Amino acid sequence: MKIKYIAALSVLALAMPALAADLAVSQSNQTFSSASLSVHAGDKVEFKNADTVTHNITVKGGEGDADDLGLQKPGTTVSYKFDAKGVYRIVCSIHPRMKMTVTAQ
Ligand SMILES: [Cu+2]
Repeated sequence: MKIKYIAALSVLALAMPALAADLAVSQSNQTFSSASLSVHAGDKVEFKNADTVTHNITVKGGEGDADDLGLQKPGTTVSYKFDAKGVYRIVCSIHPRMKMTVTAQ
């Protein structure tokens, strides 16, 4: 019984890097690479700045609360964990045209 449990954990650990790669969004030409993304509650999404300018991602939740991820220089990556189920609006506070939504379910 215990051995089966450990085997299951190993499979889970092997599967994780592939999952993480799927949850990556890049910012290029002042545009998010996806307009919308569906994730599971608790998933972490990586946002890479592949642009030549600084961005500043802000995550807005359903109740008007916002998380400012701070200034993000070109070539850097920030990540955000979507803990609660819901629809989040992702914007860049420097470039108002940059928008996307993340749905956590
Ligand atoms: Cu920006």
